[in-house]
Amino acid sequence: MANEFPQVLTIAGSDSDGSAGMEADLHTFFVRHVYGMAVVTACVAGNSYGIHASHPLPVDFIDQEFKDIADDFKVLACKTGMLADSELINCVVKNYKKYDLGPLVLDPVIMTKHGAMLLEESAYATLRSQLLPLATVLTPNFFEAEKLAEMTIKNDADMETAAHKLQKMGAKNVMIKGQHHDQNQTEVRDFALLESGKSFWLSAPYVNTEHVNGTGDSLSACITAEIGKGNSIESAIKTAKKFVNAAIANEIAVGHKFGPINHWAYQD
Ligand code: PXL
Repeated sequence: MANEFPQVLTIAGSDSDGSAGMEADLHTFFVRHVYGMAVVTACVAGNSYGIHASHPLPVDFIDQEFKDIADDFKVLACKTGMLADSELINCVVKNYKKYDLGPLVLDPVIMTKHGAMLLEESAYATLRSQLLPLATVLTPNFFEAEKLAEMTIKNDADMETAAHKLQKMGAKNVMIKGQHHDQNQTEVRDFALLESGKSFWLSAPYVNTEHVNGTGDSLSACITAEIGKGNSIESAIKTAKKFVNAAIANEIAVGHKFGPINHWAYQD
């Protein structure tokens, strides 16, 4: 009887305004009908105007969070979000190797949309060499893909090259999220490269809104939820794109500035 309902895990920072990080992941898990758990890595104080303070949690406490979850639950898939620094990345790598936590969706959270740094620059190399090779799915945005692949991305061909580079570095499947900073653009295009070598572009209409906090977190959380339910990586990626697009297109009035997305919007 115990442990039959699909259970998934986020390993992420908490964002006090509920729009991003662990809170966005748990909203996503809930509406995608999986039971969500959280290993909290850091706490961020912020609201829709921005982030105002941030603290990583002690690694021995994080070890205990992992142990308590592994001792009792059957985690079918997990994801990472904010990992703050090298010590924390190494702690997550150690625990992921120690316990059976299912496929790993790695969202390499480096910086918020509004410029706050969530990963120390000195930790990029640790992320690249220690965590990236464990990733079942890697979901960088445009900026993170440039940083991790150590190249500039100017066009579609560069995006495809970056995805292949990241796959060579060890990530089995890669989804690079396209840019959405130009108010005149009509679509947002993401590129996915699967373990089989199959690749495809995903397109969704560009929505001009300030309510896009937690978009990347929710996308990777939705992929995690779909994998946890036993769906293929390809269908998980496609569902997540539709889920996030509906969540952006159907704004909810929460906060005065950069608000959350609408996790209730997508119906399938
Ligand atoms: O959306 C990126 C993100 C991830 N994790 C935490 C955050 C944010 C953005 O604010 O606060 C904890």
